[in-house]
Amino acid sequence: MNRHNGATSGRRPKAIDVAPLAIAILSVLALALTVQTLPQRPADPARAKRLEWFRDAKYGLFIHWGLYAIPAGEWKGKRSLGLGEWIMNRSKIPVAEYEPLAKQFNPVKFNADQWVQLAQDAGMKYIVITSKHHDGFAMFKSAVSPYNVADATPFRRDVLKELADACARHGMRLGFYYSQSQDWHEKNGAGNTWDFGPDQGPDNKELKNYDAYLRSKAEPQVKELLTGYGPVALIWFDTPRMMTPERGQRFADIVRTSQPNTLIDGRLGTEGDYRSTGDNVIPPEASTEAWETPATINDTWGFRKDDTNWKSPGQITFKLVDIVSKGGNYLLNVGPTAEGVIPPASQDILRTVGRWLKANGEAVYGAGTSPFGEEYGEYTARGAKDVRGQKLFLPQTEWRVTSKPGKLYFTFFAELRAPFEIPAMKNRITRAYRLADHAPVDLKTENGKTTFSLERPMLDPMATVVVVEFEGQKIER
Ligand code: H79
Repeated sequence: MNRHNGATSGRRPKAIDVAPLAIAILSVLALALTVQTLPQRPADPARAKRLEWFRDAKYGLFIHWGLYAIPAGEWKGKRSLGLGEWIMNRSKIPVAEYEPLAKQFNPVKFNADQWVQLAQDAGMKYIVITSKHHDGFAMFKSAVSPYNVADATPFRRDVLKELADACARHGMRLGFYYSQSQDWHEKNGAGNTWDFGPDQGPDNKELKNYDAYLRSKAEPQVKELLTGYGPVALIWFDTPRMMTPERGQRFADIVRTSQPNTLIDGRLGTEGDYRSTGDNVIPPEASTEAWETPATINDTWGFRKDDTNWKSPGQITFKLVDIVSKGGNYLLNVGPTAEGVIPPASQDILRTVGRWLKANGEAVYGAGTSPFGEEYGEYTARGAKDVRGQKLFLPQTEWRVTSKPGKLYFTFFAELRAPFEIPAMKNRITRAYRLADHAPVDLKTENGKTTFSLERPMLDPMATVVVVEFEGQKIER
C-alpha cells in the first residue's frame, strides 16, 4: 500500500474511515493503471479537433503521378523491377538522363474533374497526390526549382492547381505527398548515391550538405504547397532518412504556421498527427489512436505497364472494413499513365467498391472499432514465424464488426455454413436487419446465446452487412 498517499495525509483514519480511505487508495491505483494503458502521447485537444474529419473519413484516394509514368517500368528496352516510381533508383539512371523525361511529359488526357469524380464515385472522402516524389520532380509550379511540371514540360499546366480547384468545386479534401528527405535530383538531397555518392559515412557522418537541400528546396516547396492551393487537408511526408527531430520540427512549424488545420502524417521524422503503418501493412488488432494504411491496388504506386495484378473489389472491401473495424483509415493508391489516364481496370474496381459503399456506407463512415476482437484471428500456438521472423498471425477473414452508438455492423465476406452466434455481451439486443435493404433478420436466443442465419445465396456475395441494435450506447462484455 502507498503510505505516502497525499489523499490521506494529515488524517489518522479511524475504523469508520476505512471505506473512504480504501476508495482513495483504489482510485490512485486505478489512475496508475489508466495512465499505463493510455496511448503514450499526451491529450492534445487541438490535435483531436484537427483529426475529427479524418477519423470519420475512413477511405481516401492516393495518387502517385510523376515522370516515372513515362518509362512505366522499362528503361532502355529492359524491365526495371520493383516499384514504378523507383525506376530512377533501381536502374541507377543519372540525373542527366532522367531529367529530360520532363520534355516528354504531355498528359493531354488529364482531367482533374474526372479524377475527383472517380474518387467521389468510389466513396472516397479525401485525395492525396504526389507533389514531389523521391525523383525530385515537382508536379506544381514552383518558384523554388524549375524542375517542375509547369516550367520543364510541354504541358506547362499546374497539375496540383487544377486538382485543387476541382476538389474545391466537388467539396473533396485534398492533401499532398511530399518526399522531404529523399530527392534524387539534388546533390545534397538524400538517396541519389549513383550520381552524388553515399549520404552518410560508416559512422553515420553526413557526407552531403543535407540542411542546404532542406532549406533551399524542401522547406520552401512545402511552404508553397501550403500557400498557393487553398486549404490543404494534410501533408504526407515519407521515408524520413536523416530527419532529426529538429529538422522534422522545421517542417512541422511551416505546416502549423501556414495552415493550422493541416494534418501531418506519421512519416515526418518528428511526431505527426496520426500514425502511418508500413506500406500495405494492416495491423492485426484495433487501436484507439488515429492511424492510416497506405496501400497499392496492384503491386506498384507509380504506373507500370506490366503490372496487372489488381486486387479484386471484394479484397478491397474486406481491407476497408477490416481497417475501419480496427480504427484506421485506408488510403488506396492509383497510378495514372503518362497520358493522364487512371488505368480503366483500377477505375472499375474503385467504382464497384463505391457502389457497395452507397448501400453500406453507414457501416464505414464515422464508424468505430469492433468491441470484440476474436474475429481478427490469433497468433499461432505452434511456433511458426512470418517472413520477418515474428510470431505468425493467422488472420480470420469471415466477418468484421464496426460500431456506432447503439448499433453493431456485422459484415460477412463469405456465406455462413451455420447460424452465426453473436459474441457474448451484457447489453440486451433489440433487433437486427440487413443494412442494404433493411430486411429484418430473425434472432434466436437460447441458453443466453443469440444467433441468426443469413439467406443463401447472400444478398451481396461480396459483403453483406447485418445491423444489430442493442440497448445502451456501448457494448459491455
Ligand atoms: O511512395 C510510395 C513508395 O515509393 C514509398 N512509400 C510509398 C507510399 C517508399 N519509399 N521507400 N519505400 C517505399 C521503401 C522502398 C523499398 C523498395 Fe527498394 C524500393 C524496395 C524495392 C524498391 C530500395 C530499393 C530497396 C530495394 C531497392
